[in-house]
Amino acid sequence: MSSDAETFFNNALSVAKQAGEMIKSNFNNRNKTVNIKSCDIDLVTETDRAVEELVIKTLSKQFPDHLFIGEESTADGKKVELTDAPTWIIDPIDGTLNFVHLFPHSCISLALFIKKEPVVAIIYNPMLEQLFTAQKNKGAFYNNKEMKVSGKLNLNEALIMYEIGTSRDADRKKVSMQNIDTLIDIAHGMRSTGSAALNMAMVALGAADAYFEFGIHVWDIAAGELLVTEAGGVIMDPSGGTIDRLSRRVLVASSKQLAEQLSAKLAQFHPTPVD
Ligand code: LIP
Repeated sequence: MSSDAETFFNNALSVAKQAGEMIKSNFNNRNKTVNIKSCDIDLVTETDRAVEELVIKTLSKQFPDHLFIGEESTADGKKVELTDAPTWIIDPIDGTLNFVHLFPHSCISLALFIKKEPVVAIIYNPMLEQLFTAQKNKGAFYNNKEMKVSGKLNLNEALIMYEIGTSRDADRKKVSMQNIDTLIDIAHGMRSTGSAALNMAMVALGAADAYFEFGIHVWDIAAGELLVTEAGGVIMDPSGGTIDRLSRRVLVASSKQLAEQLSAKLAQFHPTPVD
């Protein structure tokens, strides 16, 4: 592995662990300062902001020519642009609503993209000491032990991760309920952690077999994508085409066959890219 890639990974791991300490030390505070973003269930805390500031400050010092896309430094409604330049994509706390409720399924999600492809990925839930890492062409790991997707091929044997999301959009709700109604009769089971990143980590771990969502942002899925593909899984648009990381739509699965079976059953929803 090139020294550059090793340096990127080691620096990312170090700052992700510092971020984890910050998240964990604020987790049990029932009086967190919470602000509302696009609606009453789309939240940001002072810890979200502090973690993102720590990550950007630390990595921009080490890599001054790198770019950053962070959830909390991207103004609501501002269009995100991913270029070929080395770009760190950060969700400082994925599962913020969980964090506010002291529901211990929240994580930092950190990825490095070069030429629009993921090369380093870290998802870390410090409350449960769950560290998921991946490097391009170097495999995916859970607490330093290599992990692989389940390889499940059929919907009737699959545990499907899904999310209700953090918007009150009536059209999106209608499609979500339609998909739950469809899948509840044909999948082996359905689960929701409240975190896109942790849902994708479960697929990479082989603990779930697929995940889809309409309405996520690039920072929710950037690290999870590399975990899943390095663990042997696939990523695609929920309609079956190539993933567009800025489309706010995602489907990952343990196999192409399962991904295609799931896609064929889904009612589709197309969020506006900047809403
Ligand atoms: C959350 C995602 C989750 C999605 C929510 C929200 P946040 O990220 O991880 O999958 O359903 O709408 O976007 O806001 O907690 O960073």
